[in-house]
Amino acid sequence: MTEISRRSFLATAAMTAAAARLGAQAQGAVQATLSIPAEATGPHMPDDFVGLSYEVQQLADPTFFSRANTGLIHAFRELSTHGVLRLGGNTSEFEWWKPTPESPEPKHPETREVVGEPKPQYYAITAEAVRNLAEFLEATGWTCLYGIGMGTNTPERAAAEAEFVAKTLGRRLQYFQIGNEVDMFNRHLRDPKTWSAKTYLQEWLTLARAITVKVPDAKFGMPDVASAVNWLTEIAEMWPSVENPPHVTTLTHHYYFGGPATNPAVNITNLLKESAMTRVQKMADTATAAAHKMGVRVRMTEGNTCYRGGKPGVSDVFAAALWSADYSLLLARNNYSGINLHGGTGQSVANSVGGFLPGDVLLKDAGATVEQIATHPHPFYTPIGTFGDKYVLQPVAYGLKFAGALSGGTLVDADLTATLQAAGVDATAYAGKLANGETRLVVLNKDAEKDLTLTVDFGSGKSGAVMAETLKAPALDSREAHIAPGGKAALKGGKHTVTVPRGSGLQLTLRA
Ligand code: BDP
Repeated sequence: MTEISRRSFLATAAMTAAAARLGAQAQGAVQATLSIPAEATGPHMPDDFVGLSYEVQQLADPTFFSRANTGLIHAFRELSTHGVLRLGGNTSEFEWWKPTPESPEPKHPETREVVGEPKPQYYAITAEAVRNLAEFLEATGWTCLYGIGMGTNTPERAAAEAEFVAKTLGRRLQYFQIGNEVDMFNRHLRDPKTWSAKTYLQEWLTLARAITVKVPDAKFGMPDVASAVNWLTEIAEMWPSVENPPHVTTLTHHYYFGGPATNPAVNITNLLKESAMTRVQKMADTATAAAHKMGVRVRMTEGNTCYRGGKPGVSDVFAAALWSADYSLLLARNNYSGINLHGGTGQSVANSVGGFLPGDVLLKDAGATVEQIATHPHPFYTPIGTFGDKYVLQPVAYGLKFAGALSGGTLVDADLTATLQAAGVDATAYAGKLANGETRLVVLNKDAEKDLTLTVDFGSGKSGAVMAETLKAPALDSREAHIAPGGKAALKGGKHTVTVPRGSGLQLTLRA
């Protein structure tokens, strides 16, 4: 090909591609109008809504959460300057408190080994680890939900640990959690014939009361169930008959979209489907009703795209960013006090699920080399990936950060998502009034095919500048995500029209 014919060939090819794209866009474009109510009368989204969840076992290495781990501190602050670190996970059942270097390891009870559950590998939590954690929290500006084991712990050790933690973390401690996914204890830690919300509550009260003796102002979040949100209902019903109840501030539960990695139903299409959030909404309905009854709030203390460590190509790609933004804001709209997306190091999460990550097996079976496998974050769903001594925010973290843009605001009550779905696009929207008076709208176009041409009606009397920010990546399965400025325009007649391309997010802020 001569230079000229090559150029004209390229030009024609580019035009054809553009025309094809335009054609597809025209075909798949949906028009919708969203009216933003003048008053925000919905739930308040706390300033510290954004959070992360790590295995308690992460504390076995006292240098991990420490002032010296500047890369991790930087990554936390990039995500949020005042988030909430929750320590829990399956490994929390096998920790033992070691107050001094001389403290002997206690005798541990017998437990059953079950495939997919953590092996009973015991490890010590030392005073040094807790002191370093306090400095880490101070450096990040984050607070902590501290998980104390229930599965193999004793009231004495729980109380001694809590006393040291409360004294050392000070204002950085929000509350204690005792036990992780207690609704699954029937599998390996308790007698399935007798284990129930009722027997759990009795045990929990013994531990919480022992802690309250040593830490009189101790606060608690509970029951931290994996999926049995009906336990929240049962606890709320039993609560009025509890004499001298410990100070519970929050009801907590978990939610993973699906799993494990080998499950073919865990894929991008299903993750982004409208119906994927229906189950979250159902759980939220049950959880918030129970919390209302108890006069407390709900927190999603652990969750992510795919349990048992995530799935490569789903958990670690841009689709997970759109999912996590949507998941977070749906919970905010349901008056949750916050969310903690689970992650950490590959080893700690592998230990939490029986020693290996099914996602690795999947990659190996598909012929991936060791080097190729190492390019993925481990665990695959982790919001902050560890690569050697580098900590890198993953797509799922960008979604959480994007959702966090409404933190500190009061949400509008209107169901904006319903308007978009009625228009025929798989998109969701959330809006709120920020503390500084600005109005902010977040739109997530999860549709793989349809662009959204959106007219936002802020109200005819409104004027000012509309600032845009986008959440995007080359494709839904790209292993990257970007939050970038998307321009500024003067609001005319109270309305602003903009396109939200398929597979992207948009944030609009009206500055008066
Ligand atoms: C939850 C556990 C956590 C695991 C996670 C997973 O609390 O320890 O790491 O699921 O399966 O059930 O990935």
